[in-house]
Amino acid sequence: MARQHSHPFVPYRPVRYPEPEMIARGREFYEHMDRRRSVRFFSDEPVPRECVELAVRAANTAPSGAHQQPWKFVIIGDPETKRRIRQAAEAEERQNYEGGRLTPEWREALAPLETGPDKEYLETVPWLVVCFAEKYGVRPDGTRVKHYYVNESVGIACGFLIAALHAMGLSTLTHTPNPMAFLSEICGRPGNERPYILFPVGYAAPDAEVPDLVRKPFSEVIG
Ligand code: IYR
Repeated sequence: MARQHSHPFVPYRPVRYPEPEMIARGREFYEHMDRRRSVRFFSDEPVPRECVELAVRAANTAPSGAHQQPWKFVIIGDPETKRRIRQAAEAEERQNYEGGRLTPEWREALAPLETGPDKEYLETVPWLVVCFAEKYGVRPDGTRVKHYYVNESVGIACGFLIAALHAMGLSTLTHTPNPMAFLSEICGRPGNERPYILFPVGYAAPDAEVPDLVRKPFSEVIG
Protein backbone atom coordinates (compact mmCIF):
# COMPACT_ATOMS: atom_id res chain seq x y z
CA MET A 1 0.00 0.00 0.00
CA ALA A 2 1.24 3.48 -0.82
CA ARG A 3 2.58 5.43 2.16
CA GLN A 4 0.46 8.36 3.27
CA HIS A 5 2.30 11.66 3.64
CA SER A 6 1.20 14.98 5.03
CA HIS A 7 3.96 16.75 3.07
CA PRO A 8 5.20 16.24 -0.49
CA PHE A 9 7.47 13.25 -1.09
CA VAL A 10 9.11 12.24 -4.37
CA PRO A 11 10.66 8.93 -5.44
CA TYR A 12 14.38 8.53 -4.86
CA ARG A 13 16.31 5.85 -6.76
CA PRO A 14 20.04 6.23 -6.16
CA VAL A 15 22.26 4.58 -8.78
CA ARG A 16 23.27 1.03 -7.91
CA TYR A 17 26.44 -0.71 -9.06
CA PRO A 18 27.48 -4.35 -9.17
CA GLU A 19 29.54 -5.23 -6.06
CA PRO A 20 32.95 -5.27 -7.74
CA GLU A 21 32.22 -1.82 -9.15
CA MET A 22 31.06 -0.59 -5.74
CA ILE A 23 34.37 -1.64 -4.28
CA ALA A 24 36.39 -0.19 -7.15
CA ARG A 25 34.53 3.12 -6.83
CA GLY A 26 34.89 3.16 -3.05
CA ARG A 27 38.62 2.51 -3.35
CA GLU A 28 39.03 5.19 -6.00
CA PHE A 29 37.20 7.75 -3.89
CA TYR A 30 39.19 6.86 -0.77
CA GLU A 31 42.48 7.09 -2.67
CA HIS A 32 41.40 10.40 -4.18
CA MET A 33 40.58 11.79 -0.73
CA ASP A 34 43.77 10.36 0.72
CA ARG A 35 45.73 12.51 -1.75
CA ARG A 36 44.23 15.70 -0.27
CA ARG A 37 46.35 17.77 2.07
CA SER A 38 45.80 21.07 3.84
CA VAL A 39 47.99 23.66 2.17
CA ARG A 40 49.72 26.76 3.56
CA PHE A 41 51.80 27.64 0.49
CA PHE A 42 49.66 28.87 -2.39
CA SER A 43 50.21 30.17 -5.91
CA ASP A 44 48.72 33.53 -6.88
CA GLU A 45 47.58 32.01 -10.19
CA PRO A 46 43.98 33.03 -10.93
CA VAL A 47 41.20 30.50 -10.48
CA PRO A 48 37.82 30.94 -12.21
CA ARG A 49 35.17 32.18 -9.79
CA GLU A 50 32.93 29.48 -11.23
CA CYS A 51 35.10 26.79 -9.56
CA VAL A 52 34.55 28.38 -6.16
CA GLU A 53 30.85 28.77 -6.83
CA LEU A 54 30.62 25.10 -7.82
CA ALA A 55 32.31 24.13 -4.55
CA VAL A 56 29.75 26.20 -2.64
CA ARG A 57 26.97 24.53 -4.62
CA ALA A 58 28.41 21.16 -3.54
CA ALA A 59 28.57 22.36 0.09
CA ASN A 60 24.94 23.42 -0.14
CA THR A 61 23.95 19.79 -0.91
CA ALA A 62 25.02 18.71 2.60
CA PRO A 63 22.47 17.20 4.96
CA SER A 64 21.46 19.58 7.76
CA GLY A 65 19.36 19.59 10.90
CA ALA A 66 15.67 19.82 9.84
CA HIS A 67 16.99 20.75 6.38
CA GLN A 68 17.57 24.29 7.57
CA GLN A 69 20.88 24.65 5.71
CA PRO A 70 22.22 26.99 8.42
CA TRP A 71 25.22 28.24 6.43
CA LYS A 72 26.34 31.24 4.39
CA PHE A 73 29.45 31.33 2.23
CA VAL A 74 31.07 34.67 1.46
CA ILE A 75 33.40 34.62 -1.56
CA ILE A 76 36.10 37.29 -1.49
CA GLY A 77 38.38 38.08 -4.40
CA ASP A 78 39.21 41.75 -4.08
CA PRO A 79 42.75 42.50 -2.87
CA GLU A 80 41.71 45.20 -0.40
CA THR A 81 39.34 42.91 1.54
CA LYS A 82 41.92 40.11 1.50
CA ARG A 83 44.48 42.56 2.88
CA ARG A 84 42.14 43.66 5.68
CA ILE A 85 41.40 40.05 6.59
CA ARG A 86 45.10 39.18 6.62
CA GLN A 87 45.90 42.16 8.84
CA ALA A 88 43.14 41.36 11.32
CA ALA A 89 43.96 37.63 11.37
CA GLU A 90 47.66 38.29 11.92
CA ALA A 91 46.93 40.77 14.72
CA GLU A 92 44.96 38.07 16.55
CA GLU A 93 47.49 35.35 15.80
CA ARG A 94 50.37 37.49 17.05
CA GLN A 95 48.63 37.62 20.41
CA ASN A 96 48.25 33.85 20.26
CA TYR A 97 51.81 32.99 19.28
CA GLU A 98 53.77 35.92 20.72
CA GLY A 99 51.43 37.26 23.40
CA GLY A 100 51.11 33.98 25.27
CA ARG A 101 47.49 33.29 24.41
CA LEU A 102 48.29 29.72 23.26
CA THR A 103 48.72 27.30 26.14
CA PRO A 104 51.97 25.29 26.23
CA GLU A 105 49.95 22.17 25.50
CA TRP A 106 48.43 23.80 22.41
CA ARG A 107 51.84 24.99 21.22
CA GLU A 108 53.17 21.48 21.56
CA ALA A 109 50.29 20.04 19.53
CA LEU A 110 50.89 22.62 16.76
CA ALA A 111 54.68 22.25 16.64
CA PRO A 112 54.78 19.63 13.83
CA LEU A 113 52.69 21.94 11.60
CA GLU A 114 55.19 24.80 12.03
CA THR A 115 52.39 27.34 11.95
CA GLY A 116 53.02 30.90 13.05
CA PRO A 117 51.38 34.32 13.15
CA ASP A 118 52.23 35.21 9.53
CA LYS A 119 49.34 34.40 7.21
CA GLU A 120 50.71 35.52 3.85
CA TYR A 121 48.48 33.05 2.05
CA LEU A 122 45.43 35.14 2.97
CA GLU A 123 46.63 37.66 0.37
CA THR A 124 48.31 35.29 -2.08
CA VAL A 125 45.28 33.20 -2.90
CA PRO A 126 42.86 34.30 -5.61
CA TRP A 127 39.87 33.57 -3.34
CA LEU A 128 38.91 33.52 0.29
CA VAL A 129 35.72 31.71 1.21
CA VAL A 130 34.35 32.53 4.64
CA CYS A 131 31.76 30.12 5.97
CA PHE A 132 29.32 31.52 8.52
CA ALA A 133 27.04 29.38 10.68
CA GLU A 134 23.53 30.71 11.23
CA LYS A 135 22.99 30.33 14.99
CA TYR A 136 19.31 30.97 14.30
CA GLY A 137 17.26 32.02 11.30
CA VAL A 138 15.48 35.33 10.95
CA ARG A 139 12.01 35.59 9.42
CA PRO A 140 11.12 38.56 7.21
CA ASP A 141 9.24 40.05 10.21
CA GLY A 142 12.41 39.85 12.31
CA THR A 143 11.36 36.96 14.57
CA ARG A 144 13.86 34.14 15.17
CA VAL A 145 13.69 30.60 13.80
CA LYS A 146 15.39 28.02 16.01
CA HIS A 147 18.11 26.09 14.16
CA TYR A 148 19.06 22.54 15.08
CA TYR A 149 22.45 20.80 14.96
CA VAL A 150 24.12 23.88 13.54
CA ASN A 151 27.68 22.75 14.22
CA GLU A 152 27.19 19.30 12.77
CA SER A 153 25.40 20.67 9.70
CA VAL A 154 27.90 23.38 8.89
CA GLY A 155 30.81 21.04 9.56
CA ILE A 156 29.46 18.54 7.03
CA ALA A 157 28.85 21.31 4.47
CA CYS A 158 32.44 22.48 4.89
CA GLY A 159 33.60 18.90 4.37
CA PHE A 160 31.72 18.82 1.08
CA LEU A 161 33.30 22.15 0.11
CA ILE A 162 36.78 20.80 0.81
CA ALA A 163 36.08 17.61 -1.17
CA ALA A 164 34.70 19.60 -4.12
CA LEU A 165 37.74 21.88 -4.24
CA HIS A 166 40.03 18.86 -4.12
CA ALA A 167 38.06 17.23 -6.96
CA MET A 168 38.84 20.30 -9.10
CA GLY A 169 42.56 20.15 -8.30
CA LEU A 170 42.35 23.13 -5.99
CA SER A 171 43.76 23.40 -2.50
CA THR A 172 42.51 24.95 0.69
CA LEU A 173 43.09 25.16 4.42
CA THR A 174 40.58 25.05 7.25
CA HIS A 175 41.83 28.26 8.78
CA THR A 176 40.25 29.35 12.05
CA PRO A 177 41.95 32.55 13.11
CA ASN A 178 41.24 32.85 16.77
CA PRO A 179 39.14 34.78 17.73
CA MET A 180 37.54 35.50 14.36
CA ALA A 181 34.79 37.98 15.14
CA PHE A 182 36.58 40.43 12.82
CA LEU A 183 35.28 38.38 9.89
CA SER A 184 31.69 39.34 10.72
CA GLU A 185 32.60 42.98 10.58
CA ILE A 186 34.75 42.88 7.45
CA CYS A 187 32.17 40.75 5.62
CA GLY A 188 29.27 42.86 6.96
CA ARG A 189 27.37 39.86 8.32
CA PRO A 190 24.34 40.07 10.63
CA GLY A 191 24.35 39.07 14.31
CA ASN A 192 22.75 35.65 13.75
CA GLU A 193 25.79 34.51 11.76
CA ARG A 194 28.94 33.26 13.50
CA PRO A 195 32.20 32.97 11.55
CA TYR A 196 32.90 29.26 11.25
CA ILE A 197 35.89 28.59 8.97
CA LEU A 198 37.98 30.78 6.69
CA PHE A 199 39.11 28.92 3.56
CA PRO A 200 41.93 30.29 1.43
CA VAL A 201 41.35 28.76 -2.01
CA GLY A 202 43.78 28.45 -4.89
CA TYR A 203 46.39 26.25 -6.49
CA ALA A 204 49.09 24.92 -4.21
CA ALA A 205 52.37 26.74 -4.90
CA PRO A 206 54.63 24.79 -7.29
CA ASP A 207 57.12 24.45 -4.39
CA ALA A 208 54.49 23.83 -1.70
CA GLU A 209 55.43 21.56 1.17
CA VAL A 210 53.25 19.93 3.79
CA PRO A 211 54.17 18.34 7.11
CA ASP A 212 55.10 14.69 6.70
CA LEU A 213 52.10 13.52 8.68
CA VAL A 214 50.81 9.97 8.87
CA ARG A 215 47.09 9.24 9.05
CA LYS A 216 45.87 6.98 11.85
CA PRO A 217 45.78 3.39 10.64
CA PHE A 218 42.37 1.98 9.82
CA SER A 219 42.51 -0.37 12.80
CA GLU A 220 42.86 2.58 15.14
CA VAL A 221 39.84 4.45 13.85
CA ILE A 222 37.53 1.46 14.05
CA GLY A 223 36.00 1.56 17.50
N1 IYR B 1 44.62 29.50 14.55
C1 IYR B 1 46.08 29.41 14.67
C2 IYR B 1 46.53 28.23 15.43
C3 IYR B 1 46.21 26.88 14.89
C4 IYR B 1 45.38 26.03 15.61
C5 IYR B 1 45.14 24.77 15.19
I1 IYR B 1 44.03 23.55 16.35
C6 IYR B 1 45.70 24.29 13.99
O1 IYR B 1 45.45 23.00 13.56
C7 IYR B 1 46.53 25.12 13.26
C8 IYR B 1 46.75 26.43 13.71
C9 IYR B 1 46.73 29.53 13.29
O2 IYR B 1 46.02 29.55 12.29
O3 IYR B 1 47.93 29.62 13.21
